[in-house]
Amino acid sequence: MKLGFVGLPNVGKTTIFNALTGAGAESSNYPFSTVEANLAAVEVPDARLDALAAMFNPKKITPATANFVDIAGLARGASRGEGLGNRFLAHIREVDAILHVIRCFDDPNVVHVESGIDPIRDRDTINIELCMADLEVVEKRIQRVEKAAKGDKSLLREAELFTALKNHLDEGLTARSFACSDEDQELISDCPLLTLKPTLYCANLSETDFKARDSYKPYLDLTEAAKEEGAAVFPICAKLEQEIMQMEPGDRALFLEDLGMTLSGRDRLIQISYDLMGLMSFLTAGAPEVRAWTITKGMKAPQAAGKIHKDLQRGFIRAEVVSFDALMECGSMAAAKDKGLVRSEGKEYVMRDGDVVLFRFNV
Ligand SMILES: Nc1nc2c(ncn2[C@@H]2O[C@H](COP(=O)(O)OP(=O)(O)O)[C@@H](O)[C@H]2O)c(=O)[nH]1
Ligand SMILES: [Mg+2]
Repeated sequence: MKLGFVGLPNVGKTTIFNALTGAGAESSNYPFSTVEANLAAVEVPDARLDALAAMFNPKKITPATANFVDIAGLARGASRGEGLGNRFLAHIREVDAILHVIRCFDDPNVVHVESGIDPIRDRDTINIELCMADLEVVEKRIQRVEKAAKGDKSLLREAELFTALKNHLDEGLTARSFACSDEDQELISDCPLLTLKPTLYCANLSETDFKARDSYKPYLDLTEAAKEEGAAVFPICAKLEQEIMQMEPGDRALFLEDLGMTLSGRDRLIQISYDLMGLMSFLTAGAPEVRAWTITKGMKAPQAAGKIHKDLQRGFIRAEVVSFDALMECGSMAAAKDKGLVRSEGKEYVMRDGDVVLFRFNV
């Protein structure tokens, strides 16, 4: 899972990236200070791993990992190659989801490239650049389909669909907000469009406004505007997260409690990103290793086995599955088996979050 921070310069992308990953990338009050993308892997928090470790005493505990990428500031004109534009767009193409950071903090000492706090304008500025990049892709597709349609009239409808999408993008509207049938949606999804990627707007607020965000107008306006395009807003205070990540775990819990939260920004962000991308985890547990694996919701047992090793998918026989909760209630794998709670599932089994699995396979 690769999550990319995208946004205008000086909105706090690198500060949030550092606070969340502890990576120590350079952050400064200087637009375009980040030229190359910064990359960091973080462990996906999962309390179930500790519980399983207590039961299996494994040699190794391996959490799932999420990769964060801090992509350099995108400015007006990026799609025309300005401000190192196209290189940034190339980085965005590689991510699974976009974390679009929007400046909601006011600070006269930090240059605002667009002058003044206006989250909706800033969101649109970035989205328009992404839409323009998508337009190029869609225009090429239209040309290709129209040419092919000369020999195959059944492709005319596809050309019409992409022309309608082009008009939508032309208005600065994202591809994900383009209304069409499921069938058309499938055609569009195999087009590599930036504005089709799952996107979360991260509102970077001052400490005061973060605490009182329910009455902070720029934040409320952004939430309202995001709702209209079916997107979510994630409130975060970069400065606070910086402090939180530097605390001892015990102090951290108390501090979060004071803020009325149970999870740090990093943990909340990972959780929301999982939901956004329709991801979930299954678990494997034994004496050598207890481990969490990330898969997409709806994935069947053989494909899930393939995440561990292609041989497990190829030679898949069956999966022995017990839910994490049932296993914990029983206290041991042997007890769960005795109670008939370890099920034998075949090729059509749809994996569930928290399944503890042993795959049987032919070599
Ligand atoms: N007051 C305030 N300053 C911030 C906040 N987040 C970032 N900054 C400052 O804004 C400047 C640019 O931040 P940076 O993370 O490098 O922005 P980027 O260009 O989006 O990566 C730095 O001087 C940061 O210290 C915040 O929440 N509040
Ligand atoms: Mg930066």
